[in-house]
Amino acid sequence: RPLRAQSALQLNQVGFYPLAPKVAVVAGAGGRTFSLTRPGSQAAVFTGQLGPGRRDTLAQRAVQLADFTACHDTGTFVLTVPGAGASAPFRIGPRVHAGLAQAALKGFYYQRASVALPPAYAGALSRPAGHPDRQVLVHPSAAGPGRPAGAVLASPGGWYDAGDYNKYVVNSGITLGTLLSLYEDFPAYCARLDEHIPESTNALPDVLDEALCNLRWLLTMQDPADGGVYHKLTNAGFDGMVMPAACTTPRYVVQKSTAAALDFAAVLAQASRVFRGFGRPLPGLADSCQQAAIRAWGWARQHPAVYYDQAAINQQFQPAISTGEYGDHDLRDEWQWAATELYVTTGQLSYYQAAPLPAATSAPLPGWSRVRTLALYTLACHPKALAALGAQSAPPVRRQLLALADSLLAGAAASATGTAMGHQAADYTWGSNSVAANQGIALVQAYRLSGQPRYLRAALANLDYLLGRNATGYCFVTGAGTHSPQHPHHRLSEADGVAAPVPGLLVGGPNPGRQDHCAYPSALPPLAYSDTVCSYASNEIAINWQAPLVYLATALEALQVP
Ligand code: G3I
Ligand code: 9MR
Repeated sequence: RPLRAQSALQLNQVGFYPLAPKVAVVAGAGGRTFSLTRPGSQAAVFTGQLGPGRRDTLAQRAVQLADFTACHDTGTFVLTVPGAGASAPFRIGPRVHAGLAQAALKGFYYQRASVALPPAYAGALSRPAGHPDRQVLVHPSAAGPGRPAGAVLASPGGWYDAGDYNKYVVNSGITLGTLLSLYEDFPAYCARLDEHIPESTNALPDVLDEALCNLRWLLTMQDPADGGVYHKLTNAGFDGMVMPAACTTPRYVVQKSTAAALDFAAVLAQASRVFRGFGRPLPGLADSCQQAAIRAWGWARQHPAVYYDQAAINQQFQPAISTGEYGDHDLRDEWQWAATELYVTTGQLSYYQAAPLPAATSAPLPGWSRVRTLALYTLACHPKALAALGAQSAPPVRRQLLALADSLLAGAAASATGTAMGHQAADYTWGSNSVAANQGIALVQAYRLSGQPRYLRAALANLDYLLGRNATGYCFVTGAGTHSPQHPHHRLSEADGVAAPVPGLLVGGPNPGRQDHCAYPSALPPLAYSDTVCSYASNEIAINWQAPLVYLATALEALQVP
């Protein structure tokens, strides 16, 4: 199997907006000119000079940039650089990422657990239901007064987390927070999205229908006896590379954790205020979400330091659990996120005061274990709630978010490829593509706060990165662009008998950690990507990587980059 197809020209393979920046990276140095032609024609419709040679230190190569921003024509084009070859055809046009945004949202539908996907919505990817999760066992680590070990509960639905078939509360937290923020930030555009799902005809925007699918599952993860939230619903070990309907091993809820309770509280508080606006079609839902959030918060206050430590659990209980851990032992940010969401939804200051946001200079980039900045996004979207905190205690939301975005702009300016993503080696972690997408969201937020187009341009450059303007030359979304992953570590894609992977899914991306010990074409951070089923450390897909892709692509479409 080919690990990587080398191309000297790296650009967004989906396309460009007519009036927005258009940049391709040309590997190598010494070229002088480039041209754009129409497919099948030799006649140049645009010509330009390549930029100066630059050193791409992390990829250990020289590059030049081909900037064709000034080409405002629409249609299909080919980029040609004498000595470096020609690109695959790409588009310039308005709404050029609309299909990608829609496909990325649809990616969540294909991850749905416990339900059949009928041909009307899934086409060739139609499949019978699996993992009904109606008889989930209470793992001994989760035994409590009302539910002893071995007790049975129903916890159906939701999304599979990733390439595996388990369902994790912590990772559902940031995922839902990101999708709900997309709706809160761009309600009008979201109302027009059509994901083509069974719920598309109802009164709710599809992105909220999709989120609701996982929220309803999340509600079942709360123990009604005490308000605590199980950390995850899982097999003891990972399922094989088989379809859901072939999976029959027992499923468990495991130990309740403080992280799960706080992420649950944050996202259900946010959901409550979002669904409050749709009261009539969803009677009682907003109240249920709010009560669940408050109860989870109360449990966390009584159990502030119950960390999920799988090794410790396995020393005490049977069966041993070997699936994803999502362990986090620093919950200051989870407290702050939950406190802020509960405050904004209820208006009660006491929540915010229980875990106020720090006056740090810069906001950290979000990730599944780093959620403080999600609270800042919420306050940025709710200026009245922010103002009501009073000059004394309101956190400097604008200053902190602009500081984050400015550091990304500085990184982009200093990087050889002109993208914020990859300006530092630390960007290349497990799930690095979600770093690129989350940087893009941070830049969109800065644009919303400041109106400065430079932030929007940098956000678009990170979408370019994900869609092909990167050292591997891959468009990292399955089924998109002209050179995309064919072998993701994704049980559904591997086992479904369809040659192509499930479309619209963002793979993890370059990860020099290479914890899977698979064959990689390179150990260099930007090139440590392996398009093989083996590679769960660089080529899996995951809901917390997918959500920021959906946000970024949808936000850029909504804002129609000038
Ligand atoms: O935070 C440290 C950082 O300080 C250090 O510099 C760096 C050096 O390698 O490591 C960082 O920690 C890494 C962490 O991800 C950062 O998020 C760990 O090494 C790395 O092992 C860890 O990977 C996590 C992986 O599970 C293994 O636990 C990923 O974040 C997480 O997204 C991934 O999630 C899995 C689920 O467990 C199971 N389902 C699939 C899902 C996606 O692969
Ligand atoms: O398939 C699993 C993937 O979803 C996880 O992200 C990854 C890390 O926890 O683990 C994968 O499972 C592997 C297991 O950890 C080790 N044996 C090989 C499994 C992959 O087939």
